[in-house]
Amino acid sequence: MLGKFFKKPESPDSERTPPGQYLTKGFPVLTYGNTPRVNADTWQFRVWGLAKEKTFSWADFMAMPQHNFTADFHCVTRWSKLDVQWTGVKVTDFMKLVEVDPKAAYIMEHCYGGYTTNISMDDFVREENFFAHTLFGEPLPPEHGGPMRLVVPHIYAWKSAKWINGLEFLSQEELGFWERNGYHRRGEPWAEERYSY
Ligand SMILES: Nc1nc2c(c(=O)[nH]1)N[C@H]1C(S)=C(S)[C@@H](COP(=O)(O)O)O[C@H]1N2
Ligand SMILES: [Mo]
Repeated sequence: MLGKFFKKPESPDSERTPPGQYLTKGFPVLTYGNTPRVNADTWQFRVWGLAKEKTFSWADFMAMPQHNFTADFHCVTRWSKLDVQWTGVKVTDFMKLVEVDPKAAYIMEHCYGGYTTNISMDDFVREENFFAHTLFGEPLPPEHGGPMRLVVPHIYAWKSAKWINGLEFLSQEELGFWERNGYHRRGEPWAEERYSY
């Protein structure tokens, strides 16, 4: 695995690289199954469950405040990429438009293609989390989740759902695709919360 593409982090990057991770300069694609092809003009995003049901269009997202983000990206399969540059919408801005039931404590992220992943409200509603439609100044490529993905920098990247199209608000924690298949329910990289066994 080490060699041309992956290297052991050297200072000062080592302080920013969680234990057991290796740095990559490229940006590997990690997808279970096929890459869904979704156009921005037909893309829709729905919230339901313990939130007032509502569907957002691409135009709705473009009308929200847009920000640039620089964030590190950590995959549980041990590669990390530092300083990824994105553009998109803060989760905290989006959530101002959602009427959430106070009993909602967990979320299931849903995607085109059927992928799911669970996250707690506390891990989701954070200033540094965002929906991304642009990667290094270019429209987010389909293989990286375009037209829109979630990015949750403080958790392993399997929670950063590609082709995201909905949030289901829940009172109890339910497990998403990888979490049902042995990944940790939370996945905090600095604590190496990789697997549940
Ligand atoms: N819909 C969907 N989202 C997904 C995945 C997936 O297979 N399907 N893979 C996850 C995993 S394991 C990782 S590491 C990141 C990889 O993102 P990238 O392919 O842009 O590097 O996306 C996450 N989001
Ligand atoms: Mo991953």
